[in-house]
Amino acid sequence: MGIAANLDAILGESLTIEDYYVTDPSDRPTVPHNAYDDASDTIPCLHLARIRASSGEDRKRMLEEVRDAVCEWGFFRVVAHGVDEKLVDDTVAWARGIFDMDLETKLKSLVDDSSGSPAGYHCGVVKRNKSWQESFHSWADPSDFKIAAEKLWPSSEEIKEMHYKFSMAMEELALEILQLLEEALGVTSGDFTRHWERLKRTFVRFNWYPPCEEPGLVLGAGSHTDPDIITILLQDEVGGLQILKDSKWIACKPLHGSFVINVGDCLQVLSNDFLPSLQHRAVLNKEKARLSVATFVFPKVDATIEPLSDLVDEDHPAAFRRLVFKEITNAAKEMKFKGKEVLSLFRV
Ligand SMILES: O=C(O)CCC(=O)C(=O)O
Ligand SMILES: [Fe+2]
Repeated sequence: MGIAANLDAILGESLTIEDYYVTDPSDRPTVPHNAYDDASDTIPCLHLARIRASSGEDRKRMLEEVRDAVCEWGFFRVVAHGVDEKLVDDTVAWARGIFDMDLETKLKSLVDDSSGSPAGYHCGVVKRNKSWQESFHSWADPSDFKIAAEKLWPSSEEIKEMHYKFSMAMEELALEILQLLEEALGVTSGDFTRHWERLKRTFVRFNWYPPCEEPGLVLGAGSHTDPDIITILLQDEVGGLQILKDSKWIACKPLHGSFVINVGDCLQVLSNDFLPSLQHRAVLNKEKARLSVATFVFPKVDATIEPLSDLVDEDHPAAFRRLVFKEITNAAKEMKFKGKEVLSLFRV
């Protein structure tokens, strides 16, 4: 069963599948959730343990490969990352449990514009954003998570502890990857994380996509770029993430034990266009619900974002003007997160 039937009572009106249709035919999914092809296999995959252990010429060569792959793709997977497997499994099992709860319970933590904090349950139907999706959000900051947790698991310290540990693990991984990208690009003049306040500016979002009878007409998450610095995505084995590269949608095949990493809009600006923030979307299928967990690393809202001087020279003049991070999020909101090139507004 989809989301709509459950919500009729709350919204006081009957929703049909047509309410979710992506009206613009050019936005509709053309590639099924599991249509993997050669391009799917070429999405780069970094073996972090090998990179960590490398030195000298070997490391130099590996970093050149990292640079070329990430500059071309902006999306890649990491394996042998060392994130505690049990922590990941427990977090995934707990997240599945959130969406399994009955609707009345989930709605206790429904977030609306007046909630003040994003912590809690969100639903595409309630937001009327044409996303066949339920989600649960929180800043990594335990004081934010507590806001949602107290409504759904008032006495469970264990859940709060797990969310905190998972967020910390994602932060460690994000930091390592950003430092690796700095090294690969030869950045010494500044850093990609200067404006990131750990825990307070890391945002964890659990996405749940119920099966849908019209996966060719409805989307789980519409095409968008992530406005942040970098995103770490954990997807289950069902498949549905698609990436727009060179005007072609490529299905990102789930790879057990991996994380998908993508460059966000801020990193594209900081890297002076060397690292691309690609559009992506989540498509649906008729049979299986799908879970993904996205961890976003955001700068502070008033952080100044501009191309780092190491990456600007005569051949590569600054591609973007200096901007304040909230300009990106405001522009994305205005474009209704439709994935139209937000960054084009800031090009010089
Ligand atoms: O669920 C997915 O595969 C993608 C989710 C996503 O892009 C997001 O939450 O920003
Ligand atoms: Fe995204």
